[in-house]
Amino acid sequence: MTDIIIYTKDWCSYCHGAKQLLTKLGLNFQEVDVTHDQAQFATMVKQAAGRSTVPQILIDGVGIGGYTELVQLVRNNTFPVKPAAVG
Ligand SMILES: N[C@@H](CCC(=O)N[C@@H](CS)C(=O)NCC(=O)O)C(=O)O
Repeated sequence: MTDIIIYTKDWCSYCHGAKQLLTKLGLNFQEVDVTHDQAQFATMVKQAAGRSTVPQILIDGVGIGGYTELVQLVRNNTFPVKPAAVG
């Protein structure tokens, strides 16, 4: 099974957009809200190769970027996960 994690902040419109798109694709994901959590935010930055904007999306621990990158991958039909593979 594939693990999708999305780091978010509660006021972030890109985060809402990314979650909406993942849901529309039928993909389950774990949301980690870092709005008030500096420790989790630091973990996010580390896992996302230094990127500090939200959202950050990780697939099996590998950062794919944020909303813009997600949209691009979906448009190109190169998003690496199909709904059936996500647990
Ligand atoms: N291109 C990025 C833009 C993300 C972005 O600008 N996110 C804002 C919040 S909606 C952010 O993190 N700003 C920097 C900050 O708050 O420190 C994406 O598509 O994910």
